[in-house]
Amino acid sequence: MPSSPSSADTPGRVVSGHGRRLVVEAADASRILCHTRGKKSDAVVGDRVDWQASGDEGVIERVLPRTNLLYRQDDFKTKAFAANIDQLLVVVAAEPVFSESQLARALIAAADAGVAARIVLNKRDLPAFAEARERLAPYWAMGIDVLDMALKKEPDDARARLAPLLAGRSTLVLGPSGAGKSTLVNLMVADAKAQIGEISQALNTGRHTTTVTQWYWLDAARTSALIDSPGFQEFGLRHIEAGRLAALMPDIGRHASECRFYNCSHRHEPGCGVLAALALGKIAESRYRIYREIFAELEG
Ligand SMILES: Nc1nc2c(ncn2[C@@H]2O[C@H](COP(=O)(O)OP(=O)(O)OP(=O)(O)O)[C@@H](O)[C@H]2O)c(=O)[nH]1
Ligand SMILES: [Mg+2]
Ligand SMILES: [Zn+2]
Repeated sequence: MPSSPSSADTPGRVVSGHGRRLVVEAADASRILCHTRGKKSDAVVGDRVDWQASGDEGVIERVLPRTNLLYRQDDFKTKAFAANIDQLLVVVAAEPVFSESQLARALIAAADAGVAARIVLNKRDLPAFAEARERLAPYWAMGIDVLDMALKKEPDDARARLAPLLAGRSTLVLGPSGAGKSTLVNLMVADAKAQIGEISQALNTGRHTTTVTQWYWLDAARTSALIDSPGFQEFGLRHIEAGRLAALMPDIGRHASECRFYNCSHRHEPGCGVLAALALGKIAESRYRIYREIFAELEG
């Protein structure tokens, strides 16, 4: 079998694209536009793949086993964010006002996938910041790391605090549109524009807002990566069983051991430890409201 140095002998990694057009980074760091075989594509950014050169382009033969896959799912559609990630950074900002429900959903999906998560609260320079910080009180209270920053206005502070958290890991950056995800990536990745390259630019529409998930290396040795993603508005969790939801919300799940019934749904049962904790103010009302909202969706 003939082989070229940048081809299939060593697996590549999907670094951007969507649908059936994906950019694969070969072992020698060259990037090539690849197609998937068949009608349905199941390779996503972060995937390690076997691939073959085919003319100027490539064909993905096989997706190698994943360590994890972060995705959202509504009634009709499954949408993968990325595979093989070490941690999640959810970026929200003082402005635009963020949906706490969407934030909670991202954290639940991460817990379900076994991925550690942190929150970045951006735009500390804006007057609305204090109120946004207050809305995040339940999250830092449950032990989630919340990083207050101004990615644009105080870049040196942000860079110094983020760098050690990102070293040696692949980090998916997720959050609503306009929160500052791409600002964060551009701050940490010196040659971000170069890494996007012509192939990815051709996949993109050229708008300011991010439309394609994109894997960036932070270092020349390619040990640390940041994955920028388009802002999300909805975050369906249909892939999660209603009965598992409380366990994926630590502030709620920690009271479930006090429930009288082992299969308590924490909504109306007598002797419910969660309802008791809620009545005592040990669970934030917004968090319990989100629990019920998602439970109702998963049950239906
Ligand atoms: N005031 C203020 N604005 C900021 C800060 N950081 C980022 N911005 C601005 O917020 C806007 C959105 O930033 P982006 O980084 O493009 O946001 P994004 O999350 O990538 O948005 P999408 O790609 O649409 O999902 C830009 O106009 C930034 O200049 C900050 O610290 N303070
Ligand atoms: Mg962006
Ligand atoms: Zn209960």
